[in-house]
Amino acid sequence: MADLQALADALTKGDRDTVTKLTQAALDEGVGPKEILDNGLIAGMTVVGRRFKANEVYVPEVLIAARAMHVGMDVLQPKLVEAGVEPIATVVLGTVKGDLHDIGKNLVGMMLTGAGLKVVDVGTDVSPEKFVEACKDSGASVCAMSALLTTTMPQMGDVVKAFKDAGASTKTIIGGAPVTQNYADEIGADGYAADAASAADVTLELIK
Ligand code: B1M
Repeated sequence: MADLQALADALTKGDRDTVTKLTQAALDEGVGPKEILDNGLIAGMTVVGRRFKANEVYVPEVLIAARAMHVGMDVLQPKLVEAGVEPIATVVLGTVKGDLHDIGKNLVGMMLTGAGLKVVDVGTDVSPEKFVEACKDSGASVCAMSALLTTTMPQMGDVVKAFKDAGASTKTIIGGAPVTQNYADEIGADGYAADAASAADVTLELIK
Protein backbone atom coordinates (compact mmCIF):
# COMPACT_ATOMS: atom_id res chain seq x y z
CA MET A 1 0.00 0.00 0.00
CA ALA A 2 1.25 3.49 -0.86
CA ASP A 3 3.12 4.91 2.11
CA LEU A 4 2.95 8.68 1.86
CA GLN A 5 4.44 9.08 5.34
CA ALA A 6 7.53 7.15 4.14
CA LEU A 7 7.62 9.46 1.12
CA ALA A 8 7.52 12.53 3.37
CA ASP A 9 10.26 11.03 5.58
CA ALA A 10 12.47 10.27 2.57
CA LEU A 11 12.07 13.86 1.39
CA THR A 12 13.11 15.27 4.78
CA LYS A 13 16.27 13.15 4.51
CA GLY A 14 16.90 14.30 0.94
CA ASP A 15 16.77 10.67 -0.25
CA ARG A 16 16.10 11.28 -3.93
CA ASP A 17 16.01 7.63 -5.06
CA THR A 18 13.41 6.71 -2.46
CA VAL A 19 11.36 9.83 -3.23
CA THR A 20 11.30 8.91 -6.94
CA LYS A 21 10.46 5.28 -6.18
CA LEU A 22 7.69 6.00 -3.65
CA THR A 23 6.12 8.77 -5.77
CA GLN A 24 5.97 6.42 -8.76
CA ALA A 25 4.72 3.53 -6.60
CA ALA A 26 1.89 5.67 -5.21
CA LEU A 27 0.87 6.73 -8.73
CA ASP A 28 1.00 3.09 -9.90
CA GLU A 29 -1.32 2.17 -7.06
CA GLY A 30 -3.81 4.78 -8.22
CA VAL A 31 -3.29 7.37 -5.48
CA GLY A 32 -4.29 10.81 -6.79
CA PRO A 33 -1.41 13.13 -7.68
CA LYS A 34 -2.82 15.91 -5.46
CA GLU A 35 -2.91 13.55 -2.49
CA ILE A 36 0.70 12.51 -3.16
CA LEU A 37 1.69 16.17 -3.43
CA ASP A 38 -0.12 17.27 -0.26
CA ASN A 39 0.49 14.28 2.02
CA GLY A 40 3.89 13.23 0.68
CA LEU A 41 6.02 15.96 -0.86
CA ILE A 42 4.52 19.08 0.76
CA ALA A 43 4.18 17.29 4.10
CA GLY A 44 7.91 16.45 3.98
CA MET A 45 8.94 19.96 2.98
CA THR A 46 6.78 21.41 5.76
CA VAL A 47 8.73 19.36 8.28
CA VAL A 48 12.01 20.61 6.79
CA GLY A 49 10.72 24.20 7.03
CA ARG A 50 9.73 23.73 10.66
CA ARG A 51 13.13 22.24 11.54
CA PHE A 52 14.95 25.02 9.66
CA LYS A 53 12.98 27.65 11.57
CA ALA A 54 13.88 25.94 14.85
CA ASN A 55 17.58 25.82 13.85
CA GLU A 56 17.50 22.01 13.97
CA VAL A 57 18.69 21.83 10.35
CA TYR A 58 20.61 24.35 8.24
CA VAL A 59 20.90 25.60 4.66
CA PRO A 60 22.61 22.46 3.23
CA GLU A 61 19.87 20.15 4.55
CA VAL A 62 17.20 22.43 3.08
CA LEU A 63 18.95 22.44 -0.30
CA ILE A 64 19.22 18.64 -0.29
CA ALA A 65 15.55 18.23 0.66
CA ALA A 66 14.55 20.73 -2.03
CA ARG A 67 16.42 18.67 -4.61
CA ALA A 68 14.48 15.60 -3.50
CA MET A 69 11.26 17.62 -3.80
CA HIS A 70 12.25 18.48 -7.39
CA VAL A 71 12.74 14.84 -8.42
CA GLY A 72 9.38 13.95 -6.87
CA MET A 73 7.77 16.85 -8.74
CA ASP A 74 9.36 15.66 -12.00
CA VAL A 75 7.46 12.38 -11.60
CA LEU A 76 4.26 14.04 -10.39
CA GLN A 77 4.02 17.13 -12.61
CA PRO A 78 2.62 15.45 -15.78
CA LYS A 79 -0.07 13.73 -13.68
CA LEU A 80 -0.96 16.98 -11.91
CA VAL A 81 -1.35 18.66 -15.31
CA GLU A 82 -3.41 15.73 -16.62
CA ALA A 83 -5.66 15.93 -13.56
CA GLY A 84 -6.01 19.70 -14.00
CA VAL A 85 -4.60 20.43 -10.55
CA GLU A 86 -3.75 24.12 -10.31
CA PRO A 87 -1.18 25.57 -7.91
CA ILE A 88 -2.71 27.35 -4.89
CA ALA A 89 -1.40 30.67 -6.20
CA THR A 90 1.45 32.19 -8.16
CA VAL A 91 4.18 34.20 -6.46
CA VAL A 92 6.71 36.40 -8.24
CA LEU A 93 9.98 36.30 -6.33
CA GLY A 94 13.11 38.39 -6.77
CA THR A 95 15.95 40.32 -5.17
CA VAL A 96 15.47 44.06 -5.49
CA LYS A 97 17.30 46.43 -7.82
CA GLY A 98 20.99 46.95 -7.08
CA ASP A 99 21.19 43.77 -5.02
CA LEU A 100 22.83 40.56 -6.26
CA HIS A 101 22.42 38.37 -3.16
CA ASP A 102 20.31 35.35 -4.06
CA ILE A 103 21.03 32.53 -1.61
CA GLY A 104 18.28 33.54 0.82
CA LYS A 105 15.89 34.29 -2.04
CA ASN A 106 16.48 30.83 -3.50
CA LEU A 107 15.72 29.25 -0.14
CA VAL A 108 12.50 31.26 0.03
CA GLY A 109 11.64 29.98 -3.47
CA MET A 110 12.17 26.38 -2.35
CA MET A 111 9.94 26.81 0.68
CA LEU A 112 7.22 28.49 -1.37
CA THR A 113 7.35 25.67 -3.93
CA GLY A 114 7.36 23.17 -1.08
CA ALA A 115 4.16 24.79 0.20
CA GLY A 116 2.42 24.14 -3.14
CA LEU A 117 2.80 27.60 -4.64
CA LYS A 118 3.94 28.31 -8.19
CA VAL A 119 7.05 30.47 -8.08
CA VAL A 120 8.10 32.78 -10.90
CA ASP A 121 11.69 33.64 -10.00
CA VAL A 122 12.67 36.89 -11.68
CA GLY A 123 16.23 36.74 -10.35
CA THR A 124 18.32 39.49 -8.81
CA ASP A 125 18.69 43.23 -9.46
CA VAL A 126 14.99 43.49 -10.28
CA SER A 127 13.49 46.94 -10.89
CA PRO A 128 10.04 47.94 -9.56
CA GLU A 129 8.74 48.03 -13.15
CA LYS A 130 9.94 44.46 -13.75
CA PHE A 131 8.26 43.20 -10.54
CA VAL A 132 4.97 44.81 -11.55
CA GLU A 133 5.20 43.53 -15.13
CA ALA A 134 6.09 39.97 -14.03
CA CYS A 135 3.11 39.88 -11.65
CA LYS A 136 0.80 41.15 -14.38
CA ASP A 137 2.12 38.66 -16.97
CA SER A 138 1.96 35.65 -14.65
CA GLY A 139 -1.25 36.59 -12.84
CA ALA A 140 0.64 36.39 -9.54
CA SER A 141 -1.32 37.32 -6.44
CA VAL A 142 1.81 37.85 -4.34
CA CYS A 143 5.09 39.66 -5.01
CA ALA A 144 7.93 38.47 -2.75
CA MET A 145 11.05 40.61 -2.42
CA SER A 146 14.43 39.97 -0.87
CA ALA A 147 17.12 42.54 0.05
CA LEU A 148 20.42 41.99 1.83
CA LEU A 149 21.82 45.49 1.73
CA THR A 150 20.68 48.48 3.74
CA THR A 151 21.29 50.52 0.59
CA THR A 152 18.85 48.45 -1.50
CA MET A 153 16.05 48.12 1.08
CA PRO A 154 14.36 51.35 -0.07
CA GLN A 155 13.72 49.64 -3.41
CA MET A 156 11.11 47.57 -1.62
CA GLY A 157 9.15 50.72 -0.82
CA ASP A 158 9.38 51.71 -4.48
CA VAL A 159 7.91 48.35 -5.53
CA VAL A 160 5.04 48.67 -3.03
CA LYS A 161 4.37 52.17 -4.37
CA ALA A 162 4.55 50.93 -7.98
CA PHE A 163 1.79 48.39 -7.26
CA LYS A 164 -0.34 51.06 -5.59
CA ASP A 165 0.22 53.48 -8.49
CA ALA A 166 -0.77 50.72 -10.94
CA GLY A 167 -3.95 50.10 -8.92
CA ALA A 168 -2.93 46.45 -8.54
CA SER A 169 -4.29 44.29 -5.74
CA THR A 170 -1.09 42.21 -5.61
CA LYS A 171 0.03 41.49 -2.04
CA THR A 172 3.65 42.18 -1.14
CA ILE A 173 5.92 40.31 1.23
CA ILE A 174 9.46 41.31 2.10
CA GLY A 175 12.45 39.82 3.88
CA GLY A 176 16.24 39.62 4.06
CA ALA A 177 18.83 40.12 6.79
CA PRO A 178 18.43 43.90 7.34
CA VAL A 179 14.63 43.89 6.87
CA THR A 180 12.26 44.06 9.84
CA GLN A 181 8.53 44.02 10.56
CA ASN A 182 8.80 47.73 11.43
CA TYR A 183 10.26 48.41 8.02
CA ALA A 184 7.47 46.44 6.35
CA ASP A 185 4.91 48.52 8.26
CA GLU A 186 6.73 51.72 7.34
CA ILE A 187 6.63 51.04 3.58
CA GLY A 188 3.16 49.49 3.62
CA ALA A 189 4.16 45.94 2.64
CA ASP A 190 1.48 43.36 3.40
CA GLY A 191 3.82 40.85 4.97
CA TYR A 192 7.28 40.30 6.45
CA ALA A 193 9.12 37.08 7.23
CA ALA A 194 12.41 36.58 9.04
CA ASP A 195 13.29 33.30 7.34
CA ALA A 196 12.40 31.16 4.33
CA ALA A 197 10.03 28.81 6.14
CA SER A 198 8.13 31.74 7.66
CA ALA A 199 7.94 33.32 4.20
CA ALA A 200 5.87 30.33 3.06
CA ASP A 201 3.61 30.57 6.14
CA VAL A 202 3.08 34.32 5.72
CA THR A 203 2.40 33.97 1.97
CA LEU A 204 -0.22 31.31 2.62
CA GLU A 205 -1.84 33.66 5.15
CA LEU A 206 -1.83 36.52 2.62
CA ILE A 207 -3.67 34.51 -0.03
CA LYS A 208 -6.29 33.07 2.34
CO1 B1M B 1 27.40 40.45 0.52
N1 B1M B 1 27.00 41.60 2.06
N2 B1M B 1 27.97 42.05 -0.49
N3 B1M B 1 27.92 39.21 -0.85
N4 B1M B 1 27.15 39.12 1.79
C1 B1M B 1 26.40 40.95 3.21
C2 B1M B 1 24.89 40.96 3.11
C3 B1M B 1 26.95 41.84 4.40
C4 B1M B 1 26.07 41.82 5.65
C5 B1M B 1 28.40 41.41 4.72
C6 B1M B 1 29.02 42.26 5.81
O1 B1M B 1 29.46 43.35 5.56
N5 B1M B 1 29.08 41.77 7.02
C7 B1M B 1 27.04 43.25 3.71
C8 B1M B 1 25.80 44.10 3.80
C9 B1M B 1 25.94 45.26 4.76
C10 B1M B 1 24.68 46.01 4.83
O2 B1M B 1 24.21 46.55 3.87
N6 B1M B 1 24.11 46.04 6.00
C11 B1M B 1 27.37 42.85 2.30
C12 B1M B 1 27.98 43.69 1.35
C13 B1M B 1 28.39 45.07 1.85
C14 B1M B 1 28.22 43.32 0.02
C15 B1M B 1 28.88 44.15 -1.09
C16 B1M B 1 28.45 45.62 -1.15
C17 B1M B 1 30.39 44.00 -0.88
C18 B1M B 1 31.22 44.83 -1.83
O3 B1M B 1 31.27 44.55 -3.00
N7 B1M B 1 31.82 45.87 -1.30
C19 B1M B 1 28.47 43.37 -2.36
C20 B1M B 1 27.16 43.88 -2.94
C21 B1M B 1 26.86 43.26 -4.27
C22 B1M B 1 25.45 43.58 -4.68
O4 B1M B 1 24.55 42.93 -4.25
N8 B1M B 1 25.28 44.63 -5.47
C23 B1M B 1 28.30 41.99 -1.81
C24 B1M B 1 28.49 40.86 -2.57
C25 B1M B 1 28.36 39.56 -2.09
C26 B1M B 1 28.73 38.32 -2.90
C27 B1M B 1 28.38 38.44 -4.39
C28 B1M B 1 30.19 38.09 -2.75
C29 B1M B 1 27.95 37.19 -2.12
C30 B1M B 1 26.54 36.92 -2.66
C31 B1M B 1 26.46 35.64 -3.47
C32 B1M B 1 25.04 35.29 -3.78
O5 B1M B 1 24.09 35.60 -3.08
N9 B1M B 1 24.92 34.61 -4.88
C33 B1M B 1 27.78 37.86 -0.74
C34 B1M B 1 27.49 37.15 0.44
C35 B1M B 1 27.46 35.62 0.31
C36 B1M B 1 27.22 37.78 1.66
C37 B1M B 1 27.03 37.15 3.04
C38 B1M B 1 28.41 36.69 3.50
C39 B1M B 1 26.06 35.99 3.14
C40 B1M B 1 24.67 36.27 2.59
C41 B1M B 1 23.91 34.95 2.53
O6 B1M B 1 23.77 34.37 1.47
N10 B1M B 1 23.49 34.44 3.68
C42 B1M B 1 26.47 38.38 3.88
C43 B1M B 1 26.93 38.39 5.32
C44 B1M B 1 26.05 37.56 6.20
O7 B1M B 1 24.84 37.57 6.04
N11 B1M B 1 26.65 36.88 7.10
C45 B1M B 1 26.78 39.54 3.03
C46 B1M B 1 22.81 33.12 3.79
C47 B1M B 1 21.32 33.29 3.46
C48 B1M B 1 20.64 31.94 3.64
O8 B1M B 1 20.78 34.20 4.38
O9 B1M B 1 20.24 35.88 2.56
O10 B1M B 1 19.96 36.47 5.03
P1 B1M B 1 19.92 35.47 3.94
O11 B1M B 1 18.43 34.88 3.83
C49 B1M B 1 17.73 34.47 4.98
C50 B1M B 1 16.84 35.56 5.60
O12 B1M B 1 17.36 36.84 5.47
C51 B1M B 1 15.53 35.33 4.93
O13 B1M B 1 15.49 33.93 4.67
C52 B1M B 1 16.81 33.41 4.52
C53 B1M B 1 17.00 32.16 5.35
O14 B1M B 1 15.91 31.62 5.87
N12 B1M B 1 15.17 36.00 3.69
C54 B1M B 1 13.86 36.25 3.42
C55 B1M B 1 15.90 36.40 2.66
N13 B1M B 1 15.13 36.92 1.71
C56 B1M B 1 13.86 36.82 2.14
C57 B1M B 1 12.64 37.19 1.55
C58 B1M B 1 11.46 36.95 2.27
C59 B1M B 1 11.50 36.41 3.54
C60 B1M B 1 12.69 36.02 4.13
O15 B1M B 1 10.25 37.25 1.79
C61 B1M B 1 10.10 37.49 0.45
